[in-house]
Amino acid sequence: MKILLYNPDNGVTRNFMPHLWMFLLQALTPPGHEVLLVDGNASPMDEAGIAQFVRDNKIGLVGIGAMTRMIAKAYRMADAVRATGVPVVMGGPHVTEMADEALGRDGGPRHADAVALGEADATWPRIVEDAVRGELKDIYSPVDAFGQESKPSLKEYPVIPWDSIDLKQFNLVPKAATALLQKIGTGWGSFRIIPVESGRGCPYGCEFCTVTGFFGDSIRFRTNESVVNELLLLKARARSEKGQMAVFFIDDNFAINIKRTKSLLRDIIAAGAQCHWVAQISANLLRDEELVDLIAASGGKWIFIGMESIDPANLKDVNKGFNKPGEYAAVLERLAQRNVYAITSFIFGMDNDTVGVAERTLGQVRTWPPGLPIFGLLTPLPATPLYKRLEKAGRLTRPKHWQEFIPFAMAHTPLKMTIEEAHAEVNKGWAEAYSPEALTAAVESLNDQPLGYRVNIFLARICFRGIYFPMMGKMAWVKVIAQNRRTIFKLVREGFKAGAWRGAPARVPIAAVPPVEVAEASPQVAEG
Ligand code: B12
Ligand code: SF4
Repeated sequence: MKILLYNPDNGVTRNFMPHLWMFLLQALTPPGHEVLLVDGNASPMDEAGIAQFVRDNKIGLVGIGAMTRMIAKAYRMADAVRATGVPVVMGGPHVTEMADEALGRDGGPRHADAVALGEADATWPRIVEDAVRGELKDIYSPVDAFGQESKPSLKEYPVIPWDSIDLKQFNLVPKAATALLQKIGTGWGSFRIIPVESGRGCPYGCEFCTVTGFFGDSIRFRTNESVVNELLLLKARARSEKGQMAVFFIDDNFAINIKRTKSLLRDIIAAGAQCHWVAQISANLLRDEELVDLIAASGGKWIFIGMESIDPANLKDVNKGFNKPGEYAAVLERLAQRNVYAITSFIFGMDNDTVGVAERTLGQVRTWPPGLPIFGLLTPLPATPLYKRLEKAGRLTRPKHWQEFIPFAMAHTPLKMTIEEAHAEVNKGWAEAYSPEALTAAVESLNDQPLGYRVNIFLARICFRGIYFPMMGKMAWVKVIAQNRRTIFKLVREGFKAGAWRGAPARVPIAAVPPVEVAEASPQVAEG
């Protein structure tokens, strides 16, 4: 049977990186089937397009996965596929919480023939076999022989054949430049950011987050060997293509068990599997100097930190009191000293937020080493404790906000400002943090560093907006480039100077780190 796995864009914003679930399910598909992958973020498709694709390729089963913000598009695409007579199975965080909606049991139309609840590593092969027999069930739950919910241990992780998968759609180098860059041998014929997981689960239960409910609070890790082998495979692929790749460790808190993370990073270094990588780690775990040394030595470049707010009252409200705003600056300095920078994520519209929250936050951000600030609005995702609290209090203004996705629009009323004021705060956050002046300041703050670091921060900032902001058309890009022309010219001019690209050591020497014994997982704290 031919199977299509499809991940929709939401029609408004785009991700820069392929979704891991598609590659994972492809690797877990029983032999004898052909699995095609289409990610709408990389290969935009509409309803007519997917129906045509399904017919042209004689697809027998379509699997669709989606976050809440993509679900409206996912349902429309599922409807188009089902209209061709091909069954659709849906999975992922949204339909796990809202299976009745997908199956049309809530009074609305049916969009999926079957729904896979939770982690589908074990259920996917069953789904494929049932589809072959034409006996799809409505719901597939990950349960053991006794009917108890069971979670994959990750000790037996499938090998994702990164060396042979067709990754054309995920090349971030613009098509027009690819051929030229390959020809002149720059080593930049392709650039991909690849998602890799080293573990799953987070015990922290922040009020707005779906992770604890979805993956549970039992933390599970892959073996170091399996992660290292995956990195080696990815490196070999990039080398063979004369291209570049970076890894996004998508674990919710990559350092949730510090001892184990250190051991993994040491093994990466020992195997020569270092590559540029990004990961999510909570600020409190980055107090550990040795961990930060190992992050830098193994290729860590960007750490995503869910700071959420600089107001401890807000953090307490959303059950994230383990974040200590007083230590944010020190944590970021510790990273920057090793030339590792942070993606700092903030949420506005929290219950203690008042008008001016953006300026107060930006005031702090300006005193920190340069990074990539992100601003979002508190969003009640289905089945989260936040959703339940707001629903109970009658504060939801758009209880089914996902049915009509609007980027940067609240679905409930904050307590100390209006919805419009909260929207204005988020707009201000983005506009000021990514203004030409802010970009220039970020680049200039690294004037004592080699050019590569400055180019890195500049490009990262320019590109980052694209994930969260409505898709920027060609004209919008031209405008952004024109606005930043001075900084661009300066970087280009410097690029021609001798030695400009030469690497420099980190600002502090990285300690020689002795090997550590790996104990069994001892969960500490998590990030999201
Ligand atoms: C990586 C990541 C991103 C990446 C992009 C996604 C990507 N390209 O991978 C980035 C950093 C850009 C990102 C951004 C955002 N993200 Co995000 N992200 C994640 C993260 C950390 C990992 C995703 C992942 O690969 N997981 C590992 C895989 C194996 O798990 P999985 O995807 O759930 O798949 C399993 C099952 O769900 C199931 N399954 C999934 N799909 C399908 C389909 C079929 C057919 C079947 C059978 C099964 C199936 O099988 C898989 C194997 O078991 C998750 C948290 C998490 N741990 O999952 C959040 C998460 C998905 N993100 C979330 C959110 C909210 C966002 C943002 C909206 C945040 C914001 N406020 O800006 C943005 C949206 C950006 C955009 N433009 O759309 C939420 C989504 C919740 C929800 N109900 O929708 C999550 C769950 C985190 C959270 N805090 O709650 N994210
Ligand atoms: S620490 Fe991060 S992943 Fe864990 S519950 Fe909180 S936001 Fe979610």
